Amino acid sequence: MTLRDTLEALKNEALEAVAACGDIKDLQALRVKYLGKKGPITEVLRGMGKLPKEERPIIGQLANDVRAAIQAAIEEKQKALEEREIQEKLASETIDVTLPGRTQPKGNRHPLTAVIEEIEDLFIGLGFSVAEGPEVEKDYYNFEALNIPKDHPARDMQDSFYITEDILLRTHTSPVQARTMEAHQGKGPVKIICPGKVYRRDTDDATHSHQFMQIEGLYVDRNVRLSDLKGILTIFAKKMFGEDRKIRLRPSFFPFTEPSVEMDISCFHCGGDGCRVCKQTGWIEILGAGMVHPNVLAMSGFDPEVYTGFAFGMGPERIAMLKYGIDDIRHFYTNDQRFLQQFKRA
Ligand code: FA5
Repeated sequence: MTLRDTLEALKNEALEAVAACGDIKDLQALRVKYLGKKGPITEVLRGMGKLPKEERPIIGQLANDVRAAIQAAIEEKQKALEEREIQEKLASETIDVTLPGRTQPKGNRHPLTAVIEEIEDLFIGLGFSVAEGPEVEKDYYNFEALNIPKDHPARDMQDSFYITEDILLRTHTSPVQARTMEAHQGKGPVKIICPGKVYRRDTDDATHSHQFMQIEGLYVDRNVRLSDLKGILTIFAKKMFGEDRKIRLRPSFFPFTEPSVEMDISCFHCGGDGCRVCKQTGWIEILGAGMVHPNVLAMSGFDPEVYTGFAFGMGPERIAMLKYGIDDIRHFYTNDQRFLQQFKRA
């Protein structure tokens, strides 16, 4: 076969292969095979030295033409394949704008959070500010600064989780009273509420949890009286449980308040006649409160001859349970969507 025939055959073979090629990678391989440095055309050109002088430019020209033809075919094919790839991608990624969208599930505030925020808003509106204290607390603030010295029987009222002999998980939010008064360095007024987690070695049941929330209130100033406490608590009861609510204060005992009271509200379910919710008494117990004990004022640096104050502490879980008719405190902690979804705002 002459070199001319070889080149012609090569050209036909390459053009056929390019025409049949359906893939960009394969095309790249064909480019290397026919036009690469080790390819047949380069081979032909290398062998030209053996040709008679007058044939060299003719064969050279022919080889260049063959190379150009193959190159052009490859480029054309490349364009066609790229175009096909784009079209395929477009077809596969087409968005059907008529499909209905997927709705994103929307969260809602936890009912306990909602009740706590409602109570916070109410007291902020009455001039209280929100204070915080640590959940891991010193025995001193949790008990001693609240007039509950070591070995005092009142410690049994709140079975505690101790971490060391002097450090425990706070059993109520009352230590924030002592901390806040101390930070005020004996100067009033102090007007705070403190929502927070507390811990007790209580056995979990429908109305008790080993971890629960409390909201503490404290108002210390000159001339603060029990009637001020009653006024504030009446506003609170009406706002949370309806304008018709009455309150009553029953004598009680807390080591850190004197006198101490427990506040009941008239039953919002039966209006006071007696029913299942109020256990036929017409009243529902809501919180503990009292006038801050002189010892507590003095221990936190306030002169009990100059300052008086009231304090109260409530359990928002119990309040939320009453408000929404929830029969088990554990519903607040188990994150059952069937429960939580019922508190979606309209
Ligand atoms: C106290 O903890 C006092 N520190 C409250 C107080 C503050 C009185 C300031 C006077 C002045 P008590 O132990 O009663 O009091 O708890 C207060 C509220 O916490 C209760 O009324 C109840 O609603 C809630 N509570 C108590 N134990 C539990 C429990 N195991 N699970 C859920 N809620 C509880």
